[in-house]
Amino acid sequence: MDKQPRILTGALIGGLLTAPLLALFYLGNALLGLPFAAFDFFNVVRDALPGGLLTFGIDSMKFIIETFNIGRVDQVAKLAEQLMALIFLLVGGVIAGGVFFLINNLIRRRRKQDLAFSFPIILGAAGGALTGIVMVIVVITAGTSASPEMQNSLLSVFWVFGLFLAWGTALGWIYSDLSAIHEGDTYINTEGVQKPVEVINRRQFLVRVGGATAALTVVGAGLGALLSSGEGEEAISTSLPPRTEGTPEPGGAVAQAENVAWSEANPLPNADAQPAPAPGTRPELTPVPEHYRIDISLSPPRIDGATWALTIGGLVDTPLTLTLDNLVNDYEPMHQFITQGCISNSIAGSLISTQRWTGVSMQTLLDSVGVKPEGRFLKITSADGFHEVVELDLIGRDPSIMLTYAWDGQPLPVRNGYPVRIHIPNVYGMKQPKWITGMEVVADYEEGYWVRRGWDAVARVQTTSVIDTVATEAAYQRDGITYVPIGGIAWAGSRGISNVEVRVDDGEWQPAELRTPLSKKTWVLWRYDWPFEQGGHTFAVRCVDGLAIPQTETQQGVRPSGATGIHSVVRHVSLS
Ligand SMILES: Nc1nc2c(c(=O)[nH]1)N[C@H]1C(S)=C(S)[C@@H](COP(=O)(O)O)O[C@H]1N2
Ligand SMILES: [Mo]
Repeated sequence: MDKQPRILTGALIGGLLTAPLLALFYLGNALLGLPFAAFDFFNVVRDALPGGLLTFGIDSMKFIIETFNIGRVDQVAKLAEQLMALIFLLVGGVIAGGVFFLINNLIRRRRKQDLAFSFPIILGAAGGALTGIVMVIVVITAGTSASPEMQNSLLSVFWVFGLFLAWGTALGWIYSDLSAIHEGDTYINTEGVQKPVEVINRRQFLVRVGGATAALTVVGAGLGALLSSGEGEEAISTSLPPRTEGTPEPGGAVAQAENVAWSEANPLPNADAQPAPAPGTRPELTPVPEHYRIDISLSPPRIDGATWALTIGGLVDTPLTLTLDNLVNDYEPMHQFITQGCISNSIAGSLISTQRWTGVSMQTLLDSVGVKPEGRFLKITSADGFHEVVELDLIGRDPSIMLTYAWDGQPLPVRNGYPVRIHIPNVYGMKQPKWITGMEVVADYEEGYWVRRGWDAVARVQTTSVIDTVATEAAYQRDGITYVPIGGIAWAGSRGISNVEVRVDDGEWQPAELRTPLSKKTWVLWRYDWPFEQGGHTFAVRCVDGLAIPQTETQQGVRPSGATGIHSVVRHVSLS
């Protein structure tokens, strides 16, 4: 018996084979919308993790991004998650390769003779097939990476199964190749002469395997990147049906039909409000592409709006099935300016945005289904496996709870929940599902996705205020005093803001001016014109909500109930 292939070599081969596997999955996803099994698998593993661990992971990521100022928290975090999913599978491949070589070596040693050349190949193929079956189940039951028409297609099944089968077979074949040739082996050539078998140098062999897998990886990933950058060839609809004649939309929906954002065709309702924001204050209405994005899916579920239909069922007399056309044309649309924030947003963080939301009141929709007496909650499920419950009593009390289909007069962006999401005032985003695919009236309370993972079951928004700018560039003089405008936002969900105060160093808290907000549900822009003093200063802000309750000044982290504490900034200010 010859020297056995080493386990480390197996690990290396496992890694080398997994790289092109990932690249091919990527290519299939970009080219045909086939499932990206690595992402779906990662999602499933992550959902199964204890909530604390998951939160720790997300928090560490957020901390690193914020501390080192790497970029927009939501975007960098999503990228990091995707990278983690790839690394996760790669590490899996490395381990599987090592274990596979170990198993074969053990069998070989026990039998005290070489294995038949085909044995490791069959074993590898079997392992690959088994993994393939598991992956097919994962993709079909929990996948979000495939396009809608590919999600449960036979092609997807063959693709996922086939790639893992090929992976296992290749691993087995390489093991056989590495272990089959012995120094001193001979063979009889066609002329009947005994010749030595060419000793394949293992290193040379590995280099060849490395070259082949690298080439396949580069070609696969490169092609995939090329194809995925060309947008819009998706066969699914991500638009809204036009509003039919005779259903005028209050607030000017014409814009929607003409593919023009509402805000491009209309002035904001508080356009003439005072005071003007201090220069450097964030935009009052967040541009849609800049709206923060937070969700559990590595690639947002792609739902075909043309075939999407939502049934409100469960404990109801007459289930109601809604298409997008129904929602847009059969009901009076509501428009609301809404600030939404993420419970994971740290003080002065970027996970908060304001948009103009359009949809249909959930009260109206529920009125027509006839909730049975035992029905107490509405369970909402999403295409990515996310879920939450809303108390029916709450919907009964608040007509502004809204099934939303448009932002700024346009269809919801895919990443923000197309085709529909729900708006529930005064609670953080974690209570408000996007990509809604199911609504069921149920009798019993159920913990939602993040509640089950240890976050606040109510998730009522904390009152918060933030300094956006100390605008030395906008300094001006009045009565011999130089003033520097300081500005920012304050937000307390739908409770509104009644007061904002600013403090400089150890001075008194000074009242800021409040600008009339876009609505009772949006952040309030505030401004304080500070009598300028050269030097280093600490600026702090605090506010009081619409119920006259001051914001909590105690510093508290985001978990489990959202961050609290005073925002302060240190600036060295001088006027040139
Ligand atoms: N289906 C689904 N809905 C979801 C989530 C999700 O992961 N899946 N995340 C929630 C959280 S935590 C937040 S903060 C908001 C973010 O909405 P946005 O990405 O449109 O800003 O969506 C909520 N709705
Ligand atoms: Mo969130």
